[in-house]
Amino acid sequence: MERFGLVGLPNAGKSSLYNALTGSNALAAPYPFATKDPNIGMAKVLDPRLDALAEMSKTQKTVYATVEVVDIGGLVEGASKGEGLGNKFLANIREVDAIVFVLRAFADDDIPGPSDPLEHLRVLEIELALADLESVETKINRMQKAARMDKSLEEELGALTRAQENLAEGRPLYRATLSKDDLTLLAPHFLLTTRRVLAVVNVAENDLARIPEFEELVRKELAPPGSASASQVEVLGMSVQLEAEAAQLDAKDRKEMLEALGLGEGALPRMVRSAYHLLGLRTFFTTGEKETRAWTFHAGSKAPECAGKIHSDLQRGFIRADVIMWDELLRIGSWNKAKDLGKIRVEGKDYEVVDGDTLEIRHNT
Ligand SMILES: Nc1nc2c(ncn2[C@@H]2O[C@H](COP(=O)(O)OP(=O)(O)O)[C@@H](O)[C@H]2O)c(=O)[nH]1
Ligand SMILES: [Mg+2]
Repeated sequence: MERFGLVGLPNAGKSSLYNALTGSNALAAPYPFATKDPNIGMAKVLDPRLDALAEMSKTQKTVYATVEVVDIGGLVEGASKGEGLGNKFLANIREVDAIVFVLRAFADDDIPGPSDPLEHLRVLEIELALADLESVETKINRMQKAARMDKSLEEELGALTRAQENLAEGRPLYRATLSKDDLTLLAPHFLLTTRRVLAVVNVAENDLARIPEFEELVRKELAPPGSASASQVEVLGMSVQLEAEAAQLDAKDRKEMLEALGLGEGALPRMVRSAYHLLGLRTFFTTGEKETRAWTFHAGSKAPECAGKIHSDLQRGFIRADVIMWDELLRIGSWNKAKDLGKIRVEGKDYEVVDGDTLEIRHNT
């Protein structure tokens, strides 16, 4: 299961966003360290394609893909030096696949803290870079002696040293131009800033029109086109407050509220999809009268591996996959009709499944 960690300064809106994503009721309150221990919950990956297939199949049960979301409290300026809850948040960040920065852009006199998202970003990046710098320096010190005896460690030491140079300037590694080889050598070290980052800019509820402006502001700073971070980072603006209120409603009222505000399907589905995309995750579907379901797989996976997501027996006894792209199936209207029309492809064990494929696995078990 993939895990996203919400990281930000106090009162940026992390716990509110967590509640909106997971349908939980974690304490969201305007005082620091309201969140001491991390809240962990599951978020549904809402997907209109899945809804459409479920409707087509008149399915009894619709199962969405899920991701784990962690609301990580305790990051303040100086945290890497022991301020606030100190380094406690670091251990929690190490366990996530993608970091979600929550950057506050709303002003509210009753809620302490800066409302400049770039100020939030600056503090977060420095604290994470300093934390990585400390781990890298410890590792370099330990490795230097060993590398004198064992030349095979030299490359790794080189990668750590190049990481150190960047971090010492306060530059997170997702912004650094490190080679692919360096990144591979750094991977086992579980650094914080080698992870993918999604920045959520939390805009005031009466400032929705300025969302694109705020996104642009943060993108220009964090991931300008052509920079190293451009492919590692995404930026998304939303009013966390409104999204959280909408999330409390049932599907029909939610749709009405979001549409009345001109927010379309809302920002949460887009947020989860962006994080999916950053992590190289893709979705395939299975559909029938009993169940219509979205399954998560890594880009580049072959059909048997995807079959294994459904059940290990299907991978072991894999014979072939019957495949059709979700929208073509929807246009035709049913699996049987698609079959009669010869639109279902038969694919073997070397087939690379693509996002949106609808599958039926043939197997002998
Ligand atoms: N006005 C306004 N208040 C917000 C918004 N988002 C969160 N808040 C409030 O800010 C306070 C802190 O939010 P919380 O989610 O606990 O932030 P955290 O410290 O990052 O977990 C709470 O009182 C929220 O209700 C927003 O978009 N607008
Ligand atoms: Mg909180």
